[in-house]
Amino acid sequence: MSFEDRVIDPASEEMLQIAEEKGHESCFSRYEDMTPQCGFGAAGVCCTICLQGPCRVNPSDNGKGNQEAICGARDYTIVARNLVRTIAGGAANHSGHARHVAEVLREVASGKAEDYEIKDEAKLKNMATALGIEIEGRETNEIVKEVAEEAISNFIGYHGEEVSWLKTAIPESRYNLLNDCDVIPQGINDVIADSMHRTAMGVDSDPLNLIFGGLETALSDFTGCAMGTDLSDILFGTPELVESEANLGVLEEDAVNLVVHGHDPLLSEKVVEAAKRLEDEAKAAGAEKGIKISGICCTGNELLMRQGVSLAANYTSQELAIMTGAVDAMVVDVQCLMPSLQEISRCYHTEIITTMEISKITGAKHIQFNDATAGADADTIVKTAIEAFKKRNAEVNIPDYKSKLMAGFSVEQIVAVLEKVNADDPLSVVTDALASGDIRGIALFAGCNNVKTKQDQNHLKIAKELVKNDVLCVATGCAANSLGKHGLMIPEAVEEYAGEGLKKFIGQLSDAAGVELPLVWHMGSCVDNSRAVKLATALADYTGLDLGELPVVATAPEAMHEKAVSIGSWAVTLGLPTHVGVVPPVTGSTLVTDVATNIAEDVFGGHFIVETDPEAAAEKLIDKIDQRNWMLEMKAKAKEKVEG
Ligand code: NFS
Ligand code: SF4
Repeated sequence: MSFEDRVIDPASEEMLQIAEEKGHESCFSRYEDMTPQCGFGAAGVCCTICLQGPCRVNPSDNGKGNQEAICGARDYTIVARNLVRTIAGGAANHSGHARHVAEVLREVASGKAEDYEIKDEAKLKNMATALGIEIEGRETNEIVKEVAEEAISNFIGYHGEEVSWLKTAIPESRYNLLNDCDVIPQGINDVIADSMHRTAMGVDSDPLNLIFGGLETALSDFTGCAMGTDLSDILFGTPELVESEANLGVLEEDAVNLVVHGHDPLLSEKVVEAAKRLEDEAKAAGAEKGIKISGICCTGNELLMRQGVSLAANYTSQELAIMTGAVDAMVVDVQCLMPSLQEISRCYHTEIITTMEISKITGAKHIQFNDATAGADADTIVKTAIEAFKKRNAEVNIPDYKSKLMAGFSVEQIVAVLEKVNADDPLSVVTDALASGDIRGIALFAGCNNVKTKQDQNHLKIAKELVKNDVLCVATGCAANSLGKHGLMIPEAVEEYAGEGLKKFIGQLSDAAGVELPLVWHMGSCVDNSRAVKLATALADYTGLDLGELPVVATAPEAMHEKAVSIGSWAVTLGLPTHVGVVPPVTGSTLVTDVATNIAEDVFGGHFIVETDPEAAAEKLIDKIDQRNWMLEMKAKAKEKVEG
């Protein structure tokens, strides 16, 4: 297979050429070695939950294959159980991230994490108020303590109490619907543990009961996402508009290149500070341009949003960054790290540094990162990078491709821009544009890259089609990285790709704000998908509509991780039509597939749209938006008639 068949990004293409010349493996070549992949696994009908397995059922083989597993489980039970476990995996990841931030916040309050401080007091107070915590006449530290404790209490369901964070992020109407469906989580950790329990051999075999359990787990994932975003904003500041760059070309030959990769801002924020402190040391080591920090995956997005750090790569190009020979150290925390990084780094001088107890890579250097000694640990990491720089030997091949981008679209920032147009009634700027048709709807681009799709292609094709049709696009995670590196997050892209209405809308905001806004709005990392929900919730509250009625859709064009499945599941549960561009392992059960793609809509308003063809996917998303607009119009007409 040629490089053009795997990637559309010329920087990745160039690096794959080098990989081939040098005989390096990559996820792309390993994927080819892995095909054809197992059809049972792909359909979700393989079970390894107990030691009698693996069991494989084959419902589609005209009734000739095994219909029942050894214990008697049928396709629907096996598929639903596997799905619930996947969602639980995602929820454990997102909420683990949130719990770490919550714990540090508590340590800040008790003076045990001296290297951290509260950067956004206004957000602290807003969140406290939303959680029902008294702020009047209280010291900041007392509020910090109570917010942190409230956050931590969300992990364990005391006396049947529901998680409080969820309520702060969604409209009341949606909360009530979820409550009626009995899917409000009581304790994030409890729900994840229950998922493991109910999916064990011989527990829950009712597919519908399993699916509702999965949705509750997905909502615990959402709770973790929202908490992760809010608490990170409190500790590190709420993002504001910021300019930066993306793609492998951000690496600098004459600098110590320290790449941060993973998800946890608690580490990477400190690394950025340490790099500033140790700039002279890097120069003394011969790095003319000092230290260049760049990011991969969501840690990159977190730092981009708050510090303007540039993005070196998204998920499937992480290995390629090392092959440039320019990366002196890659410091990783948790999630989306390919174990292959260490193997490739052995051909170069690159140090792979792991930092978290639960996330080590065989052969990599481990520098344990502790909240109490965060600053000093970050110094050690940066010094290790400087030492590695001194050992640079192989030739450096940095592809000469990068794109400018603008990021920083927190809900707070978006509202601040809207206030420039209408100070008294900022949200009306969006609802008016929706009502006039200037913008047809809003689409959230989320999720990863996946070797099963040509890298970045689905993201790009769908986004271009949607903006041409006046859909306002916001993006997070590797999807955002992808759209950023292909030039969709610059103001010039508005003129080039947007439909007339969207052009008018963004132009109006740019004029009022006195800053040229980009075409697609970068909202942050994957936990920051909660920002998109909060934006939709603000619009829902303002209009008195529910999330399930708004012309808002979501798409994960190249989903890969368990987290993406979890996010997709809560997006559906919150009422969003949600496209996935990779076929998830549910097709082995017509029942589960039908619930996900069809019946879910009757209950929650949202449903999955599985479509691997990007043009067709864009069309389906636009149809969905149009359908919702039509229903809103009908509702308004009916109301008019009744009220005379
Ligand atoms: Ni989201 Fe982010 Fe990327 Fe996918 Fe991984 S980095 S948390 S999971 S691959 S978007
Ligand atoms: Fe097979 Fe049932 Fe055991 Fe799964 S739980 S491996 S289906 S016997």
